[in-house]
Amino acid sequence: MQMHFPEAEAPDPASAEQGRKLFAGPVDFLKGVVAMSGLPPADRLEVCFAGRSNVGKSTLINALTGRKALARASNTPGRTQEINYFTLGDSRYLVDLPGYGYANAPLDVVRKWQALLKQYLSGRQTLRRAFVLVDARHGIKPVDEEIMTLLDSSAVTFQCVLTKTDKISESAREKVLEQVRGKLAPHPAAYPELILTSSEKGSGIATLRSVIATLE
Ligand SMILES: Nc1nc2c(ncn2[C@@H]2O[C@H](COP(=O)(O)OP(=O)(O)OP(=O)(O)O)[C@@H](O)[C@H]2O)c(=O)[nH]1
Ligand SMILES: [Mg+2]
Repeated sequence: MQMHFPEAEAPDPASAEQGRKLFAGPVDFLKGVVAMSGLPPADRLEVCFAGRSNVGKSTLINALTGRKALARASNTPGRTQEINYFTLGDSRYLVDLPGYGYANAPLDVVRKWQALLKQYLSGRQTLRRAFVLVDARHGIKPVDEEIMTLLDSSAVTFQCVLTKTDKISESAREKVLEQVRGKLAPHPAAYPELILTSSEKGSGIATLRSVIATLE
């Protein structure tokens, strides 16, 4: 039987090299955006990192780019409050999104972020793939499913990336994979491979680099 949502295979040498090269080149912070009108021109392919607050979006961008403090990461949930654009060479944008599902920020602030996040995820022409990050300790939560449903309806392909895999045991990993596969199954926009990462240990980083580098 074919396994649904298998772990992405390690990239072939040529794709791995393409990913390595792209991410070893220039990466720069472009701007923080607080309204759709502030988005940079939609003149190149972009990928974004979405996920619950504190899941490790900013840390993953830092791991991918090998720059420790490019994206501001923090132990305090709700750290990233704008849509942060980074240029990856001159062919791609990397987009760090504010986390969702963060209950402790003032309600009006949360509403503002959520509205912007939803507008962005459903209305950006050049958004080629959304990486939906899921904490390997927690699996997919109802707020993640809400975002996935939004991505389904706007026909934006999303790929699930498990984060913090260094924090779980082998058996916990099997369990969370089963949960994740079950939750992804009903989503037509879900890309059929998972990427398991640890920004701490560096696992899955080369795979994700090559996925981003080989998108067309
Ligand atoms: N052990 C471990 N910790 C991680 C990993 N990735 C992120 N963290 C930690 O998780 C915390 C949150 O990371 P961030 O990258 O700030 O999370 P975020 O998703 O950008 O959070 P918001 O901007 O608030 O939405 C930090 O303390 C990171 O050091 C990982 O792969 N392994
Ligand atoms: Mg962040």
